[in-house]
Amino acid sequence: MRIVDLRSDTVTLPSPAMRKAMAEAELGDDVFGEDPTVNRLQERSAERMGTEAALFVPSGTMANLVSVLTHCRRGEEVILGNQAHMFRYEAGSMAAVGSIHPHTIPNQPDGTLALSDIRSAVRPGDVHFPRTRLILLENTHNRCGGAVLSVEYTASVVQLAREKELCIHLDGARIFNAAVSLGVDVKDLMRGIDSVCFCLSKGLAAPVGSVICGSRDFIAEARRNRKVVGGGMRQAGILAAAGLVAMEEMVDRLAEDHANARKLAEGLGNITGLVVEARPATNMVYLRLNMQRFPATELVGRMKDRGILFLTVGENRFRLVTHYGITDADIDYTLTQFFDCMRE
Ligand code: TLP
Repeated sequence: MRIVDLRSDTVTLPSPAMRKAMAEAELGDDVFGEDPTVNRLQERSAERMGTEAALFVPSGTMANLVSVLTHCRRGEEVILGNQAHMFRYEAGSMAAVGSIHPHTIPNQPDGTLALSDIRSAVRPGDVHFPRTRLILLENTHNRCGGAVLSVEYTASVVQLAREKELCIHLDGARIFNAAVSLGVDVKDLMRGIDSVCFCLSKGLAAPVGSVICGSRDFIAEARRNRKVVGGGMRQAGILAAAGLVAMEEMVDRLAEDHANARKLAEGLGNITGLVVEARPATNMVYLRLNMQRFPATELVGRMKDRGILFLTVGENRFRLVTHYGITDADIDYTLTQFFDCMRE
């Protein structure tokens, strides 16, 4: 059966160029800082983000945890959105591992945090309260529809953080999708941000890995924290090699994924019984079922029987993600299968 896997851009497989680069990668022991390919990836990442230094880690989850551990001490507090990936999907890592307190405020539907909400969440200096240390933003915002935070919005949070003497960490798992969607240099989304992590293993299609970028001192301390959580990887250049190809060859093509997502959203929106949440800005389509013939809980299973895979992400809420390997023809096929399923 033909399978169209729209569960996530994490399912992407490495390109032939990545496999070749992996096979030929020059390697060393990265815990000694001696893997030339990892070092090259870190240099390229820092350059690309406009930071002094960078650190290769195995996953986005570890990248966020190591970054928060580096910014905060026990009992300190992070202000973040109630829809943030780090709050919802990272097993409570900041509390579980770091004894760091997550202070959630509502995410607006466009993925932003209202400046007034951030302002009132910052704690006054009083022994009763945890110390606020960090603001966490997410760009693109996964649960808010793959929404893009603009350069202007980011700058306004940076300004507020400076005023309140706080740091900002950006979960930029899909920051390149944001830059491509806005048509800006990724550095523009980083101005004044203290640390960012981005993923090589999502839309950029590398098999494994994320990168944390920040100041030289921050990255030196993050390297210690990566060790604490067991993220030192030895001959990791074999993975970094794919990451270098990902950064070189896979960024511009994200526009194709965005076009496919728009086409998918438009097509689904024309099928009676389906409601698309918003026109996608990047590679995610969020969907609800609005009909009585079968319960929403059956949609994923019924479509799986037709070879179309996607995820349930809430009560009657579904996510479909376009990515490398999904073609225009796959979108047509998906739409036909949805159309038939809804008439069954
Ligand atoms: N997100 C995954 C799932 O965990 C939901 C997905 O399929 O989208 N930040 C953001 C914004 C993410 O979307 C993800 C992964 C991560 C961090 C964590 O990255 P990994 O999976 O590499 O630990």
